[in-house]
Amino acid sequence: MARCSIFFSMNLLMCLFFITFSILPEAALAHAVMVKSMPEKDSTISKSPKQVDVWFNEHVRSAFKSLAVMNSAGKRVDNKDIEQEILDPSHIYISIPRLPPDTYTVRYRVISADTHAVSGKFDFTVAESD
Ligand SMILES: [Cu+2]
Repeated sequence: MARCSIFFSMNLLMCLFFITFSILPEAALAHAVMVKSMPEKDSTISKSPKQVDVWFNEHVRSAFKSLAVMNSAGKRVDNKDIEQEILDPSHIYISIPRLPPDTYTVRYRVISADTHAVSGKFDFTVAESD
């Protein structure tokens, strides 16, 4: 009798396992994606910002995150002080010194909640101020 019920619950568990995975929406298994940044992607701004912010559509892991700002010559210009907002772990940011006019590239790499690494880049331009 006892053996029978163990067998039964194992089967039930396997069944629930398969049902759960077959009906889970795709979105629940997707990686984090960048949804917003400051400065905005491909924007031209007239004043050097104090920091660069990147937001994702979901919380990202605090381990192994990286964010870097490069000038057009490929030299890293940020202050290497990446932070993650405590109350909103989908937001990471890094401070930058006052930047001269140039086109800058922001590169990011984070680990999604689903453990996959996500990386990307975008540009922004600091225009000549007159
Ligand atoms: Cu993923």
